[in-house]
This record gives sequence, C-alpha cells and structure tokens, in this order.
Amino acid sequence: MTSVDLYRTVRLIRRFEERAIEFVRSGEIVGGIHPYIGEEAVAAGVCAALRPDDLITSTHRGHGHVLAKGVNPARMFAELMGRESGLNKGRGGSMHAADFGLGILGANAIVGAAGSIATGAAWAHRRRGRDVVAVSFFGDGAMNEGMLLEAFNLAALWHVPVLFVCENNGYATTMPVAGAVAGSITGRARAFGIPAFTIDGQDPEKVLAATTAAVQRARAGKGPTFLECLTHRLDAHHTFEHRARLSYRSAEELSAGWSRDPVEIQGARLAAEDRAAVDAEVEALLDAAAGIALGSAHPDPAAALEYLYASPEVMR
Ligand SMILES: Cc1ncc(C[n+]2csc(CCOP(=O)(O)OP(=O)(O)O)c2C)c(N)n1
Repeated sequence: MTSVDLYRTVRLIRRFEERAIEFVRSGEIVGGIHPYIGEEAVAAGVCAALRPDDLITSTHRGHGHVLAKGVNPARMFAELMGRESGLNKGRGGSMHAADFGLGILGANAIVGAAGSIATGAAWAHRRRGRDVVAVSFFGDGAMNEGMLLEAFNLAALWHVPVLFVCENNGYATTMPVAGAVAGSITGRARAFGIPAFTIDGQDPEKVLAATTAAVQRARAGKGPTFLECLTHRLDAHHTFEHRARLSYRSAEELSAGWSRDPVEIQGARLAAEDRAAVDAEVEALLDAAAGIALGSAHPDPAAALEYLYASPEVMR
C-alpha cells in the first residue's frame, strides 16, 4: 500500500461523504446520515492492512469503513438513495450496509453490538482452520456497552483473531468522553489481558502500521489487539443535528480538529501533481457513481418487504 493509495482512500471517503450530505439536503437521500468527515484515516489505515477475505463489522457511521474495504461508490450512493441497484437493494440504507463477498458483515446501528459479531465470526473461521482476521470498528460511546465487554472477555480467553478498533472522536452524540467513560479506554481492554494501544487516528500511515502489527499477531494465533484511535468528528453527529452542533463544541475545538485533517496530512506526502491527479480521478469516479445511482430505479413499493426476512426454506 503506497502513500498515494492511502491518500486516494481518504480523499474518496471525504468526497463521498460531502456529496452524500448534498444528497441529504437535496432530498435524494431520505432520513439523513452520520458523516465520517474527519475520521477517514482510521478506515483507510485499518482496511489497508487487511486481506480481501478478512472481515469487518461497522457502525452507524460506516460509509468510510465499507468504502475502504472495497465497496463500489455507485452501489453505496444507490443504497443511501434507496435504489434497487444499491449494495443491499436499497433496503439497508446508511446503517445496514453489508457485502459478505467483500468481508463486510454489516454496519450495525446498535452501539457496541457488532463487537460480538466480529468476535464470533473470527472464532468460527479459526475453528475451521482458516487464518482470517476480523475487525470491529466502534466509537468511544460503545465502551460503555456490556456486550462489547463480553466480546473482549471471550476474545482474550480463546485467543480469537479479532482486532478491536475504537474510534475515539471525543463524543457519543453530544456527550464528551470525559463525562461518560470512567477510567481509561485502553485500560478496560488491558483488564482482559488484551494488548491495547492509543494511536494517532488522523494519520493513515500510523494507523496502517499499528494495524499491520495487530493483524500479524492475530494471524499468528496470539489473539486480539485493541487500538484506540484518537480522531476528530469534524461534522455533525447526524445531518439532522446541524443547528445544535456549536452548543457542545467550541469553534476553537473544531478549528484545532481541522488543523489535523487526515486528507491534508496524507496529501502533504504527495507531489502536487500526483495529488491533483488523484483528486481528479476521485471526482470522475464519484461523478460517474452519482450518475449511476441517480439513474437507478426505486424498488417497486409492492416489493418493499422482499429481502428483509429469511425465507422459510432458509430458516429450516
Ligand atoms: C445500544 C444503543 N444505545 C443508544 C443508541 C443511540 N445512539 C446512536 S449513535 C450514539 C452515539 C454513539 O457514540 P460513539 O459510540 O462514540 O460513536 P460516534 O457516534 O461518536 O461515532 C447513540 C447513543 C444506539 N443506537 N444504540
């Protein structure tokens, strides 16, 4: 993975999110989204360390994770717009993106819940003798969910090849970490005997290096690792939130976050002409992707419940 590749990923995620916000405003995306703007280095760095057959679970803020794992932006735009050509035929929307072929076991709107899905999936592969690694992304808010702590326990006890990636962006909705999390985030993982590290989540190359070491450890049968990635959510918690955002974050705090913009940190490593070429490539890709999504059909309302429930044959 080169510096240019990492830049391409952070830039792609950033521009995808900015365009998705425009589509929320224009009404093409109904229901809003949780923007990942500011946190792109985590998804880019982590997924760059993974094999295609490795697994991820994602969150309510998951577009960056799935794009970094290889989802076609046209299929993701179409999914957000509820179109038939969407990643999940328009039935999943922003918070339920899944593509088992790409190792994406699903975004999950239940805070902290996907930690146990990743742990179970990694364990199942290990039991079958495969060296697949699973990554669970979650926010600092998830650290207070009991299910995640249960996942830490079994992952450590059974040396499960899972990587816990906490995107500590400082807030759970409007609740600052300091007002919600007792003790330290890494300290909780260490209490289960899991090696835990706090890293710079704004630098994709640092995230890639830390993840590479954790993945090697997991593949070697040595069990889970926990990464606390210090990052900044530079937009709203959700696109519905804009009017309230400055009531809990100062302008100084936001501008300090923007001074560590992952797109700029990685972009500064490229020659100006290489950066411009990637920017143009990403723009063309997203122009085409948006065009495909906007030109795709909406599902027939009569078929709205198709694909939502397992059929009786599958259940048996
Ligand atoms: C179990 C559960 N509790 C509460 C919510 C409502 N909720 C949605 S997002 C969110 C904040 C999550 O914060 P964090 O885990 O830090 O992730 P971030 O939004 O910062 O990415 C909450 C409380 C939920 N979806 N699931």
